[in-house]
Amino acid sequence: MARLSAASLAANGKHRPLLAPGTLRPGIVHLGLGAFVRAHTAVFTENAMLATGSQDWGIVGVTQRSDTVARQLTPQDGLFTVTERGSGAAPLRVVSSVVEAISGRDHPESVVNRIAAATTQVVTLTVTEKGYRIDPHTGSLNIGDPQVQADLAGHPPQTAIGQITRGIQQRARTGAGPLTVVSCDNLPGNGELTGTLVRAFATALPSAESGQLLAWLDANVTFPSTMVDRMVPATTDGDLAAVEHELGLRDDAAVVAEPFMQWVIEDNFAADRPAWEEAGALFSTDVAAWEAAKLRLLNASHSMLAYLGLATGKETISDAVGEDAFRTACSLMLAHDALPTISLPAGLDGASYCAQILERFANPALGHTTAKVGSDGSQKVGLRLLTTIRANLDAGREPKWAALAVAAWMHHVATTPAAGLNDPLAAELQSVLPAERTAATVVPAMLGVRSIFDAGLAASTTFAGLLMHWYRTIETDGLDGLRKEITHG
Ligand code: CS2
Repeated sequence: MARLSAASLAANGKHRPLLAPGTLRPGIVHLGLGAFVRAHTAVFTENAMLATGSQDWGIVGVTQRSDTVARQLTPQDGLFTVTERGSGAAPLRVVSSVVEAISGRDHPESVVNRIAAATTQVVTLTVTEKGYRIDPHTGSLNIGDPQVQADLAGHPPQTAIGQITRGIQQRARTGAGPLTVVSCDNLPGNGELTGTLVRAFATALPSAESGQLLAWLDANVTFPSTMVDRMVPATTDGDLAAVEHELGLRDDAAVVAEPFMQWVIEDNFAADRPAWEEAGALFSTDVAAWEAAKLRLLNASHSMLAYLGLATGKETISDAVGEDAFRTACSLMLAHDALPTISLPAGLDGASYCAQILERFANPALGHTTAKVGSDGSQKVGLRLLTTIRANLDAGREPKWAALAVAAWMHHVATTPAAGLNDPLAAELQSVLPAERTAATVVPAMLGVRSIFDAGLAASTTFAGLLMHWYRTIETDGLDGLRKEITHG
C-alpha cells in the first residue's frame, strides 16, 4: 500500500487536505511531537488558518527523546490523519499544518536555529510533566539533572528548557524579535512555570551570558498559561489498518482521539499568533482556575479510574468507569473531595462538567488504556490528587475518595515488577519498597518519598489511616472488597 504524502494523496483523490500542502510558512516551533499535539494543537492551528486564510502558522515539530514521529512524518510531507472515535465523531481528516518534523535528539542545533528563526513567533510545547525537569523540592529547574547540566555546559541542548533558552539566547544575539512560549502540558500555571524554569536555566549560565540574556528575555518573551483538553489514546495496529482501509494509503503517523477538544489560553503574547479563537479556543484571564478544575476534576478522576482499573484487571478507562462501584467512587471523589476545595472559573458549572467528563471516559470506541493513563504516576498524583487531599485535611475533612485513588496508585507501584513500571521515578520507588509488600509496609514506605509526599502530608494520621484502609481492601478482597466498601462503606 502506498504511503500517505502530498503526491500520493493528490493522486488517490479520495481525501483532500484542507490546506494545500507546501503552501504554509513556518511560524510555530512545537516541542514534543507526540499524539496529543497532532490531535489537538495542530488541528486548532489548522482550523485557525482555514478560518482566516492565513498561511503563516506552519508548525515545525520536534520530537524529544525518540525520533519515531520524525521518521514517520518526514516521508509523509508532515501529513497525518486524525480519526475521531465516539458519538458525534467527524469524518477522517488529513491534517497538513505540520510543515517539518525534526528529531531533537539527533539535530539539536536545528532545533535551536528553528526557535531562533525570525519567522518563528510562537513556541508551543507538550513534553509531559517529566519533560520539564522540575526539582520537586524547590518547584524550579532541577539543576542537578545530568541532561540539564550538559545543556548548561554548552552541549547542543537535549532538554526542552535547554532548547528554548538556547533558542532565545540566539534570538537575542541576532535580533530575531520577540517570542511567545506556550506550554500545553497538564501543569498548574504552566506558563509561569515554564518562564521560571527558563529563567533558572538562564541564571545558571556563566554571568557573562546570563545578565544580557535575562534582560532580553524580560523585554521580549512571554509565557502565557493554557489549559488543553482532548483524550488521545496510543495509536494501535488496528487503528493504522482502519485508516489504511479508509484512506487507501498507509499513514504511520495516524492519531485517534475523542470528538471533544478544548483549549483555554491566557492572552499574553509577545508577538503575533494564530487566530486560535476562530478555531474555538477561549482566551481568558482565568486560565489558572480552568487548569485547576481540569487537573483536580478530570485528570484526578482519570488517574483514579486508571489505578482502580489496573488493580482489578480492567484494560481501558471505559471498562473501569463501566464498573458501577468505580463510577460511584469517582462521583463521590468529585462531589465530596474535589469540588468543595476548588474555585471554578466563571462560566464553568461544576456538576455538569463532572457529568460530562464521566460521559467522555465512558466512550467505548476510544480504547484509552488504564496502563497509559496510569503511567508516570509519580509526576501526576501530586498535582491531581494530593492538592485536593491537602485542602481537605487543612479544612478538617477526610479526603476519603481521593485517598482511595492514591492507595490504588501505591498498589500499582508495589505490585508491578520493577522493569514494567512506566515511571521516571520507578527505580527510586522500588528502592524504598520492602520485600514483603502489604498495606502495613507499603503505605509508610511510600509516604516517606519526599519528592511526592511532603512532611506535612506524610505526618497526617488521617491520611495514613485512609490509605491503609483502602490498600488493605484492594489487597485482601480485590474487586469484591472495593465494590462492598465503596457502595456500603
Ligand atoms: C490523562 C491525560 O494520560 C493521562 O494522564 O489523564 O492525558 C488526559 O487524557 C488529558 O489530559 C485529557 O485532556
